Amino acid sequence: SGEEQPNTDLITLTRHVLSDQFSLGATATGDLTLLLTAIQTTSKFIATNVRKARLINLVGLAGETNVQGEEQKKLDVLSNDIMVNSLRASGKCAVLVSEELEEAVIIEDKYKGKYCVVFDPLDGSSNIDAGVNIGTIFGIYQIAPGSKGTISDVLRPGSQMVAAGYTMYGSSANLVLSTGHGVNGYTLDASLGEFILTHPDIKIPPRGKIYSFNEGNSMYFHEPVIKYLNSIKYPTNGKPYSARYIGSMVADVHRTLLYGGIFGYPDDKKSKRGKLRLLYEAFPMAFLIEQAGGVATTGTKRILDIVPTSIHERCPVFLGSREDVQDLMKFYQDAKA
Ligand code: P6P
Repeated sequence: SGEEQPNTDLITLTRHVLSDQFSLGATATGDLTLLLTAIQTTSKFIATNVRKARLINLVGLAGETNVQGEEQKKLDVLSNDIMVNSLRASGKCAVLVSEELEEAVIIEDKYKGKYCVVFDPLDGSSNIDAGVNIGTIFGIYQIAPGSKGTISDVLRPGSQMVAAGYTMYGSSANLVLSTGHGVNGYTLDASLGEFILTHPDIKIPPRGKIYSFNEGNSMYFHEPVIKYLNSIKYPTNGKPYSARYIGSMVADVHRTLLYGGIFGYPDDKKSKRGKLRLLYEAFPMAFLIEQAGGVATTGTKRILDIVPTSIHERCPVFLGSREDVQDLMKFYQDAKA
């Protein structure tokens, strides 16, 4: 029959991670694989509710405000709750940090495991009502040797993460993940409830033709950023870059990862430390971008080398194609000289 034969050798996320972990030899216990299964469950739950949001009136405010002082939308609350409950129930976590919770969650001994998960359960939430792609961002540390699982286990450089990823909720649910051996993309097959490998071994192009900044902040930008943007908008040779800005970090980073170019949320005269959060936005995205062959910097320092001092601190972010980000960094070096 002309019908397409179903694929009977499905590479699900779990199978793919298991094969990756087994290639590590006996060191892998399966704990990370089980933790990632819990994360997959939360992404499926959130995907379903984001999709239904319009129908069952989940959009709009939940009447509360979160630690960021932003009005909390019902989907935010739901997404945070499913993540905290699933991660606790997995028995693989010791510490949780959520964008929605002022304090870190220290898991009680009964359910305590050896991983710490830092996450933004629904980033870009200001775009929910407009139907713009939004996403979940997560980073995973193993607790430090000998530690019982305390806040100090998450106040560590992003370079010490063992895995990071995001799930983007759009026309389909795309989960992009690295466990330290490259980056892979998986697409949710809702009929199976499985994330299937669709983007093996993602590599970011060494240079792109797109820049992604909120130029509405231009009057606040510092000199190096202004000079860099002018260099790609009014190039002395070659064509200007194209501007693409969605205003949802997961969507802007996903496009940058696949197409190349540069995404930036600089510190400026209005946002002294930038806007994006270090632990559960900048670190996971920097981890992924570096694993895909790109660069992620504050302008002057590698993001993954930063040592956090508090769980909700912000940091400037420039990330993307190696050559584009290096061009940006030159303007900071010139400013220092
Ligand atoms: P601005 C969304 O609220 C968010 O946290 C990120 O997802 C996004 O990259 C950024 O803020 C957008 O900020 O100031 O450009 O609206």
